[in-house]
Amino acid sequence: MKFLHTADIHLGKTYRTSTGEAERYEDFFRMLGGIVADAITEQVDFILIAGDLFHTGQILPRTFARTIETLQPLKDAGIPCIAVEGNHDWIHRRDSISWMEALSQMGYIHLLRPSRTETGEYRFDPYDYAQGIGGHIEINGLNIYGLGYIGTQAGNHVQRICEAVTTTNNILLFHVGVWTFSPVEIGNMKPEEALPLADTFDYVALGHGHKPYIINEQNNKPYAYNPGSPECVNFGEEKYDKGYYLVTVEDGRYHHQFRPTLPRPMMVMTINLDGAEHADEAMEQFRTQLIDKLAVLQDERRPLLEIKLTGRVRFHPFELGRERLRLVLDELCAPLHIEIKNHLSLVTAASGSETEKKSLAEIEKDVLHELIASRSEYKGREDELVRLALAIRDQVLKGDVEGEELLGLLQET
Ligand SMILES: [Mn+2]
Repeated sequence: MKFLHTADIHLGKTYRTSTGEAERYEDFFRMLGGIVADAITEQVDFILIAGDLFHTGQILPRTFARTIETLQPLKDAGIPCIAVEGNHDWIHRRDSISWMEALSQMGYIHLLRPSRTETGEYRFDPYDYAQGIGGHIEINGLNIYGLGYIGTQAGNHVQRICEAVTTTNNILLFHVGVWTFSPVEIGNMKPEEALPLADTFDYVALGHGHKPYIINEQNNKPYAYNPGSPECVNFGEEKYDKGYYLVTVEDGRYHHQFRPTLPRPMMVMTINLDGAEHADEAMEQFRTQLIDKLAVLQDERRPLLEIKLTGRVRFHPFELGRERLRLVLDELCAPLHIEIKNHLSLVTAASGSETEKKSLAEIEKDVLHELIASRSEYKGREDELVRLALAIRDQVLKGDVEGEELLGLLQET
């Protein structure tokens, strides 16, 4: 038996504000298409997708159409694709349409979702091929159970989950992180909470955190595997290994192999312009440092860049506008998408002694702080609310979050 385990594909993600929008949109389909091709070449018995096939619950019709096209070769080859819903496929879903259910009813995936009894116990009903839904599917003697994202209390559910399983040779698909292996802060359980899963399941196929990790039992035998996202979804992920697991099962023993994928190049860099007297000089420094940092790029594809400008300069930081920087960037590496964080501060010569003016980021914070503090009901929470306001601003600028997700951020506080 052989299977492929992937997760967090995030189809439908793009940067709405970027000119490279269409190309970036294709990245995620190309990545899934490559994985599908590998699965066929390797003649796996099935594929597992441990959540977040889609970037949002409400996808565009063309995203659905492209997903079907991408999964078609798998369906034609008769390789079952077993999936669960992640937080991105699931949260804030308020109307009756679920794209994951639709895919399942059309036979492109087999969506697993448990049901709950009135007293809160889990029930994994056998997969119903006609309805396209169930909690448990059997393939050549392996019993695959599916749990999507069940929220932040996942750790408290482990015992009830295990109690609902009466078979042997079990695999569990579970969209949850395990702290501190997982790089995300929400939706994790503790290692000691997860550990009892090892008694019931031989292979726990995780998803959620976009960084790969494997968790061992006390005897150092691995039991839970998180492949991470095969593409770089957000800035920060350029540091992680990217790939999926190809797993063979022999006499009940699992052998995993991490198969690297090739995500679009993503770079986060800090460029220090300290001491620049005027904008032209700063631009020269910018160019020189950029050339240096771009030298490590080995991929032909247009990169995704996040650039932070730091240092104390003697001209107004506004002079290094986005358009001006963009010209140099386009000439040197034609990035598909850039995010620029201007943290430059202005030094002026006032009455003989030098005073450093606050950076734009600091001024912004001060203004927000003042505005928030002027409402008495917010007193004592100013710092927290300033951080929230800035986080929401950043998300909006990135342009890939739904309004409802932003509302969710507000409701959490
Ligand atoms: Mn994800």
